[in-house]
Amino acid sequence: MPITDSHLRAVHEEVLARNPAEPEFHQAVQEVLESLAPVVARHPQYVDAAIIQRICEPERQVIFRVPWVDDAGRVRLNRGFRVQFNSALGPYKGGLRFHPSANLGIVKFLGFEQIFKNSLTGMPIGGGKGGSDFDPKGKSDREVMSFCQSFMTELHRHIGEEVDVPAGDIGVGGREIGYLFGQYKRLSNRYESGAITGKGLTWGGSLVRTEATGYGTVYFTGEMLRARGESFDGKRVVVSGSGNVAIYAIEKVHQLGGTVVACSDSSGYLVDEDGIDLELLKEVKEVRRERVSAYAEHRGRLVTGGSIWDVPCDIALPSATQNELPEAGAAALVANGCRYVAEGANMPTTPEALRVLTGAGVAFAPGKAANAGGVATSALEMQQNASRDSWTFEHTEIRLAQIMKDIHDRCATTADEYGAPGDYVVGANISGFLRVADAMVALGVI
Ligand code: NDP
Ligand code: 2IT
Repeated sequence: MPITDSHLRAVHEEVLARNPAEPEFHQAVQEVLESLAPVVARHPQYVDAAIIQRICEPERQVIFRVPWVDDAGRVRLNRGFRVQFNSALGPYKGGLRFHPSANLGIVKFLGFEQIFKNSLTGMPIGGGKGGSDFDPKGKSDREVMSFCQSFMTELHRHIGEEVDVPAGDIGVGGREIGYLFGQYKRLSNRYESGAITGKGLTWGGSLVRTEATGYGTVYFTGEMLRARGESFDGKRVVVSGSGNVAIYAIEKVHQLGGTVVACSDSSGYLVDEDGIDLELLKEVKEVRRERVSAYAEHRGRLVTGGSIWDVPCDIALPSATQNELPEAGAAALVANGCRYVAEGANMPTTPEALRVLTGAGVAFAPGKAANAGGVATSALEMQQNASRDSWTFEHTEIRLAQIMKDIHDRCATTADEYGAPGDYVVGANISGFLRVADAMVALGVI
C-alpha cells in the first residue's frame, strides 16, 4: 500500500536514507506508517512535535564485541547488539535473539515493533531488543555459558530494572537466561530480579511466562473467532516453528478443542493428522534439542522441500521467524479454505502475502497484537519481582487471558474509530502509536 500522506512519506524517505541496507527495519516502519494517515490528519500536534520522526529513531544503540572460548580451547568471536528504542512508557523492554542471521537491521525491526506491542499491553514498558549472531545450535552447555557470560560482561552496563529489561527470543530460552542473569548478578553484586525476565521458577521467574506467548496468540485468535460467532472446537490448525512460541500455541489449541496437524523447523515440516503429540514434541525439542525429524521417527511424516502452508487448515499461526509466510504460501492457505491467520512470530507475513490474505477476507492478527502475551507476562514477572511475591499459575493465566482480550478489543475499537472496521493491523498500529505519542508529547523534546 503506498503512503499517500505527504508528512508520512517524507518521514519514510528519511528513514530509508538514514538507515541503508536494513530491509527488515524498512518493512516494519513502512507497515506502521501506512496505518497512520488518519492519525496525522486528526492530531496535528504529533506532526508539530515531530513524533513520527522521533519514534523511528532509536534513543540509543549499542554494538559490541563478544569474544569467548570454545571447548577445543579456540577463541571465537561474535557481535552483540542492544537497541534501546523508546522509553516514553517505561524502561526499555524486549528480548534477546541469538541466531546466525541476527544483524543490526533485524534487531532494529524487532525493537521498533516492540514499542507498539508493549504499548498495546497497557503496561509501563518501553521498547527495546537485542541479540547476537551467535548460534547456540550444536554448542555444549559450557560453550553457551562462556558466550553468555562474555555477552553480559558488556551488556550489564546498559541494563537494570529501571533502565532496560531483556528476556528471551529465538535461541534464548531458560538455559541462556540463567547464564545471563547469573553473570549480571555477579558483576553488579545485586540480586536485582527485575533486571531480566523469563527467569526460572526457583530464582525469580513467573509461572506462565514460558507458555505466555503461544497461549496469548491462541487467546487472541479465540477472541477473533468469538467476534465472528465461532470457536476453536473442531478446527484444523497449522503452526509453523517448533520452538517456545509454537509448542505452547499447540498446547493451548488442543486445550480449546482444535487440532494442530502440522509444525516445522528450519529443516522441514511435520504432518501428523491425528494431532501433534505434544509430550513427544517437547521431549524432542525442549529436552533433547533435536530436529522435528526425530519426532517423525515415532509418528507423522516429515516433509522436506515444499511449504507448510500447503497443508489445508482453518487457522494458521506462523510462529517461527520473519517473512516465513510469502505470497505463494498465503495463496495456498486461501485456496485451501483458511480463514484466520494470527502471527505468533514477529513479522512472519510478507507485505505481499498480507495483501493476498486481506483481499480474500481472511481475519488477520499482526504479531504486535497477537504475540504480546509474552512481553505482557514478562511485565507481570516484573510486578511480582518488585513486590517480592509470586502468583499462582491460575491467577497469572487469568491475567494473561484478560490482557489478550483487552488488546483484541482495543484493536477492534480503534480500527472502527479510524475508519477501517475489522482491520486489526490498522487497529494495532494506531492504538499502539497513540499511547506512546501522547507520552512523548507530554515529556517534551527529549
Ligand atoms: P525458538 O528459538 O524457541 O524457536 C524458533 C523456531 O523457529 C524454531 O522451530 C526454529 O527452527 C524456527 N526458525 C527460527 N529461525 C528460522 C529461520 N530463519 N528459518 C526457518 N525456521 C526458523 O524461538 P521462539 O519460539 O521464542 O520465537 C519464535 C518467533 O516468535 C520469533 O519471531 C520471535 O521473535 C517471536 N516471539 C517470541 C516471543 C517469546 O516470548 N519467546 C515473544 C513474542 C514473539 P530451527 O530450530 O530449525 O532454527
Ligand atoms: O518479541 C517479544 O515480544 C519477545 N521476544 C518477548 C520480550 C519480553 O521482554 O518478554
